[in-house]
Amino acid sequence: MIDPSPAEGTADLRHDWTRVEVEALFALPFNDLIFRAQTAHRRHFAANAVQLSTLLSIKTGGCPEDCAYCPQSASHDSGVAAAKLMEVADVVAQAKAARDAGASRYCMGAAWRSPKDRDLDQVCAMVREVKALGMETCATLGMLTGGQARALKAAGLDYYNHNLDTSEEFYGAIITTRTYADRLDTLAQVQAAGLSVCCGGIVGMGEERADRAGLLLTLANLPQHPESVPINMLVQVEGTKLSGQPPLDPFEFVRTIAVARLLMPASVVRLSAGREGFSDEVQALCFLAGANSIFVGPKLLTTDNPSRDHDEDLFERLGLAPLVPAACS
Ligand code: SAM
Ligand code: DTB
Ligand code: SF4
Repeated sequence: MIDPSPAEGTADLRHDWTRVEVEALFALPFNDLIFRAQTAHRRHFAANAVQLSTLLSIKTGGCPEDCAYCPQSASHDSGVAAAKLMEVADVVAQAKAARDAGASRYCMGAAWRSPKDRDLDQVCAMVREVKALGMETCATLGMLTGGQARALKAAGLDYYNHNLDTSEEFYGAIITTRTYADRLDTLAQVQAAGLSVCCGGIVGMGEERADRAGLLLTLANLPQHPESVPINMLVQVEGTKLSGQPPLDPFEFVRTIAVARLLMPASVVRLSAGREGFSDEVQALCFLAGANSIFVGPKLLTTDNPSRDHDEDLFERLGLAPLVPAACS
């Protein structure tokens, strides 16, 4: 494990990006784009440190939302069985195992439109106990009110994940049961409660490059950049509306990582879902483009992720080391 170098400051953080500028970054020759992204990366982060999080689906399936990509939506026949919210002790046991396998952050996900207050109490208990293990905590539970965000913060939650998923223009082709404005509102509540924001999106859903640019433009022009920006490659699950989508060129995925790094240079950019479908070489390009966080452990929420052994071997081959957050060192 190596220590992260201190961030260099905020002099190069901008919130006034234009669409033309963002599209021009996407259009750069690949080598130029990656060189610029890697240079920005080194201004803010240790070059070879990658943050490791582990996910757990604490409440699986049966979700009332109609997100076209998601195997947990009740509108899809994906074979994911609906389950009840997990018991606190079971979550804590799994978090401990993840910590012992090297993860510094534990991310608890629920297939809800938004949490009910009784369920939130149980999630707060999970957060308190996972935090007591010495891990950073993250949750993704759907839309939150200000009061719910404050309750999670008081329980010890560090990060809240809530994705914009895509551009505002393409959003309606993917989800009809809640709006882009709903998502922005939850992000504002989360930020106001003092939680760190984890917000990104999914590519490979049939969107245009302009939509990938639009997503990153919206994120970069928020009043504060999300502390964590997950870029997911669509994991195609049979039975979902987006299954059978023509796959996105992996170089375009790498470009998306690089542009995220350039627009939000001090944010951690996560090479998120989709690693199971990428070669080691594509993953190495993602790290070169400025990705410095991944999910580890054999499962994401319901789909597969590379094994710990495979990731340890990849880190060894690339000379990468897990980043130690200040709270855990
Ligand atoms: N239900 C909550 C919500 O949507 O806000 C939290 C859990 S939800 C599964 C978390 C995120 O996982 C989604 O916002 C989406 O970006 C991502 N996701 C879901 N299914 C995916 C898939 N098949 N491929 C890639 N990312 C996916
Ligand atoms: C995020 O942006 N990606 C993660 C996490 N945040 C919650 C989820 C990926 C889910 C992939 C599909 C599945 O495993 O169900
Ligand atoms: Fe439900 Fe979240 Fe899946 Fe959408 S992404 S269907 S809200 S679990």
